[in-house]
Parts: sequence; C-alpha cells; structure tokens
Amino acid sequence: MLSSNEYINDKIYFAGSIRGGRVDAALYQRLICYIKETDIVLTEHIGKMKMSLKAQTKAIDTHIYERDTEWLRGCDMVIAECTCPSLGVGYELAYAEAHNIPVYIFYDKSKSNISAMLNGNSYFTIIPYEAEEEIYPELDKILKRNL
Ligand code: 6IA
Repeated sequence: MLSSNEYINDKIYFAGSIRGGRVDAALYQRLICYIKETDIVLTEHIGKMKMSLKAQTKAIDTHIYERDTEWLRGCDMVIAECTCPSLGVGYELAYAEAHNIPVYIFYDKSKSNISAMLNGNSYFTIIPYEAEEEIYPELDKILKRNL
C-alpha cells in the first residue's frame, strides 16, 4: 500500500525527430526536463542540442535500432512530439502500438498537420496544442501527478 506522498516513477520513452529535422530540439529538451521532475526518461538524448545528424555506419544504426526497440518494449508509455515529421518516430509509434504500450502524441496545430495515419488511429491519444504552456498540464494528467 502506497502512502499519499509516494510516487511510482514511470519509464517514459520520449520520441522526437532526429534525422527528420532538429527544429524543435529545444522544445524536446524542455519537455524531457519537465517529465524528469517525477519520472524516468529513457531517451534523454532526444533533447541534446549538439546531436550529429550525419549518416552513420550500418553497425551504429543497428545498435541504435536494437537499443531503442528494447527500451520501447520495456517502457510504461511513449510520449511523442510530432510537429516535425520523422520516419523514425512514426515507426516507433507503430512499434509501441504493436506491443500494447500507451502512446500520447503532441503536435502544434498552428505549425503542422498531423498524419492521417496517426490522427485516424483511435489507439493513439492525440493532443493538439497552439502554445507550449498548454502541454504541461496535459503532461501532469498523463503522468498522474496531483492525484
Ligand atoms: O528518423 P529520425 O531520426 O527522425 O527518428 C527519430 C527517432 O528515432 C527518435 O525518437 C529516436 O528514438 C530514434 N533515433 C533516431 N536516431 C537516433 C539516434 N541517433 N540515437 C538514438 N535514437 C535515435 C544518434 C546517432 C549518434 C551516433 C550521434
């Protein structure tokens, strides 16, 4: 039985564009910091400002794929920021669905149109926003803070 001030840390797989474009990297960093106040983010590197976008060797990409899919299978939920379209993020969302992992998708509706393959799939919880401040109370709900 948990006392009221105990909090169960969820393992969060935060997904955001890397080779799809880094225009929102600073936003990813702020969201990851916010989630980390109470929970564990497995993919902290997504928010790193100095990430190489150069093509890597097949062996490095194989390592990334195997590590990321292992983290996906072991996480409690995926939280994705999808304003900047990314093939890798799209793949991760479908992978999470195939493994019955809850998926929450944020996107700025004033900047982009979400793919019909995400918006049309009732498995995903899609959260459109227009201002960054709208994201944080939604994260509080997803992470079951203030219960
Ligand atoms: O297609 P994209 O690159 O935009 O896909 C982004 C998504 O794939 C992210 O949510 C990550 O989880 C995953 N991903 C793609 N590239 C990497 C990566 N590269 N490291 C970890 N996860 C990745 C680092 C390259 C390094 C040698 C500098």
